[in-house]
Amino acid sequence: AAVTRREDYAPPAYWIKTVDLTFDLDPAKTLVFNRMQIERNEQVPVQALRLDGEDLNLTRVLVNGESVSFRVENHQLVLENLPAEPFTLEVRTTCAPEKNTQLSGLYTSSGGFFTQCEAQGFRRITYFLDRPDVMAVYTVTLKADKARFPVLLSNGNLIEQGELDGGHKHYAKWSDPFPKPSYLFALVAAKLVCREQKIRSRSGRDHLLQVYVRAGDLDKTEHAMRSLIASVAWDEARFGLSLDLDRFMIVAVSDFNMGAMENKGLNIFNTKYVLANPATATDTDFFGIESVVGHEYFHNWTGNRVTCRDWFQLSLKEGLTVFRDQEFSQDLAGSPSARAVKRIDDVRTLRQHQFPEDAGPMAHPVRPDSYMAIDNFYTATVYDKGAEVVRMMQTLVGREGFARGMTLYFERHDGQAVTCDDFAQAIADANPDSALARQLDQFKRWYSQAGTPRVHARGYYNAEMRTYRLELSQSCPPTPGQPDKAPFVIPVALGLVGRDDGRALPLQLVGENAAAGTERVLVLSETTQHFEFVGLDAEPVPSLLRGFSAPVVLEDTLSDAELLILLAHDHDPFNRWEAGQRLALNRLLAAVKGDGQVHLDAPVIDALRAVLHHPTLDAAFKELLLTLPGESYIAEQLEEVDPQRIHAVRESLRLQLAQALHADWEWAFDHYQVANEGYSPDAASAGRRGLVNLALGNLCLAAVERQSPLWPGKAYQRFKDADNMTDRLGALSALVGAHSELAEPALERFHALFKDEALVIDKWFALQASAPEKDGKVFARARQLLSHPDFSLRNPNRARSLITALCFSNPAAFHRRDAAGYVFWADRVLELDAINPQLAARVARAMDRWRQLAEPYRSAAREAIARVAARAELSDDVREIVTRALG
Ligand code: DPP
Ligand code: ZN
Repeated sequence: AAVTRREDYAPPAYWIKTVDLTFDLDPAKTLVFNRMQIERNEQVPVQALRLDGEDLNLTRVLVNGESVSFRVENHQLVLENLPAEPFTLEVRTTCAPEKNTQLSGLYTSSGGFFTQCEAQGFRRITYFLDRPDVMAVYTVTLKADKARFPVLLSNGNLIEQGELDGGHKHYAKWSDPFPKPSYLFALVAAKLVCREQKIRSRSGRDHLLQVYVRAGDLDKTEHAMRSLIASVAWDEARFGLSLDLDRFMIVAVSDFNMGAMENKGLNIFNTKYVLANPATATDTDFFGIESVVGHEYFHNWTGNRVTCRDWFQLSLKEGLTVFRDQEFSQDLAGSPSARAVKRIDDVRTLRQHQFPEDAGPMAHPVRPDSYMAIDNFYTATVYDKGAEVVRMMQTLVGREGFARGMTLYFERHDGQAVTCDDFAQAIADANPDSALARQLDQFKRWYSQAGTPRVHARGYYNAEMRTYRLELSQSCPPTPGQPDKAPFVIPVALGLVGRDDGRALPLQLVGENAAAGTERVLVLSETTQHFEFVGLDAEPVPSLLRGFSAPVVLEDTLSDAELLILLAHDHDPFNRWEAGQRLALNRLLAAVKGDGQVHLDAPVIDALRAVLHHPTLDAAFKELLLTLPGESYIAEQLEEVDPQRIHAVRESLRLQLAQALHADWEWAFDHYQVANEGYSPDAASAGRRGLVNLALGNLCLAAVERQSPLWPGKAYQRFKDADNMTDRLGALSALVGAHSELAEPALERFHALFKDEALVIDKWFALQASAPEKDGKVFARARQLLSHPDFSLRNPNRARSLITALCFSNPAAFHRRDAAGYVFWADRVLELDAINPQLAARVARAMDRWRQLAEPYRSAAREAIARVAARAELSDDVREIVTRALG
């Protein structure tokens, strides 16, 4: 397969100015009539026009109404000797939506038609210059059977509709005034109902908001609509960006590869990120909907109004839009501690997915340099690390400075397809006196260099001089194709904490006249730098990288005693949480590297107890603090990984935590119950439910260990009586996670209750496949579930619910001495590749970190990857992943 390189970018030889598409929709054979106004790009030497197309039947090609000669080669329609003047090109093709199991292009789902065009799905609908820098104005006519497809939607405004064939069929004509790249095209033809709401924006303009779902799901659309309304208001308030359309539609579809898609005016969403009511969705689901609805809505400016020049610039829109949705959720959460909870969640996601990616065979810069399949680069690095890069810019120029930079970015680039460089330049130019502007070229190494930098910190206190000298240095490990790294620009937010009283100490650097508050941002841009603080009566405890001010690994020399001080006193909630995690991690790592015996000592127990009973900390924060680091995060700290050993040690610590705080968990279980006055998904109640569920999990674990039926019995009762999914699933997880005998009947009952709710059945599969492994039972169960009548590889959510849960979220069930997990993995990758290569390639990445494994896992893993790689008819998507893994 061919590799595409960033350095080979060349502007298109032709521009497509307008597109007039007519679809005669039939699941077996849809006719697509595509009439384009095309002109030469005068900046480029005359050459053939090469239009991309894939899995299409070509029936006709006309230039200015006349037949012409053409050829089709390498998935391209090639036309030579075209007129020098602008011309009309008409292309007729057919495709078979019901056979499209890849879910890219035009496909059917539950009897309706849907599209997904990012990144390269439009070429599966018609021949086109399928690249984001070709922006055209679209008019779209949809014709379909009226009874089967009563709703006909496309981007923009509905300009005409009516009946055809004496009323059997009907049509709708849509026009989108904004020039857009083909990846933002969408159509929907299906039997749907909608919730709608009229709103008036700040600027006084009226808009119609609509959320389309299947008839039975209307009662699950309220939260999505609320989230959409909040998104519109937030973007106006925070960035002055208004909705530019009369009509904004969201459509839910149950077969979807991604979370959602920001097509202009017609967002198409995975049902998972639209549908929620208290009975079927958890608090986590409600938050997920809020952030994804926000994310796609914010793309309307960051992605659609200003788009990417080429796919290497993907983070231009994704990193920025993730940053925006994170900020949106933080602003909605409100209080400083609720904001911190969101920040901690985001950092956990980054560490769990992006750090391993940066350390493995798929490591790539935020702006990648090459790809075989672009779909493989919708990654944690492009999205989440990309968001961190934008966040660092905001840290360096301040919140207001960043908003100014955004304004300049839109002034300069509205309506254009641009690059990551253009974005960084706008932020810097709007803030000429900032550290960002002074070191812009160096800062942009965050876009070009892969790998997670390490920041080493050491402090030296001089009692005589009353000074504290902080030495910061940086390094970055090699990544594929990048053996040596130059220094990054790293903002290090910090405070100094009083060792005895936990006070926030004033921060005055040598040479300054006065202290600049108790928190400030140092900029580390050289390999090693020193910062000397003055006026300190005693040795402080440094609180570094507050709020996780840069996506790095911090290596400092803090002792357990110092971590306990930060845990008790740090004013920065992120570092307070981090101190707790590190105390646990220190114990886990010592045991994994040592004799396997982990011991929860009294000082840590007391500190954790104090957190649980703390009078002012949020419940959600307590829950995060009292949750042990996950097994894959522990694995990332080790040179060589034995997943079974990590699991055994962590399970042992989990049990000790349950037992040592037993009375405290009982107290928390009662104390944090949410008053019974109807469910609300707000952050405060969700936090309480989360902590109660954590308490219940601990109480069941301790009870099963000492063979007491009390708490499992209570959990079962709670499971039966719950009036919302968070409580119900929490109780069920407590039973499953403790291996209680009541887990089995509860699982059966759960399935019976929700057999018609696909998203809930996904949870049922995922819960079983991600349960803590014990004697191989969880793996055996997961393998059995493959033949459950409700299981299917064709529905991505369902496939992920079982396979991702097992292969990514359950290391101890997956990595087995008998290699059965790897056989399971290889079989699924190969089966899925024949159906849906994008999804197959995602699953393939479960083996990214195989080189880190201890024997016998390592050899067995390599063998399984080699078996997949040996398959001749592999997709480019999977080929790229396994080739890199073995490379
Ligand atoms: N739909 C995906 C997202 O919004 C790709 N653009 O991130
Ligand atoms: Zn996005």
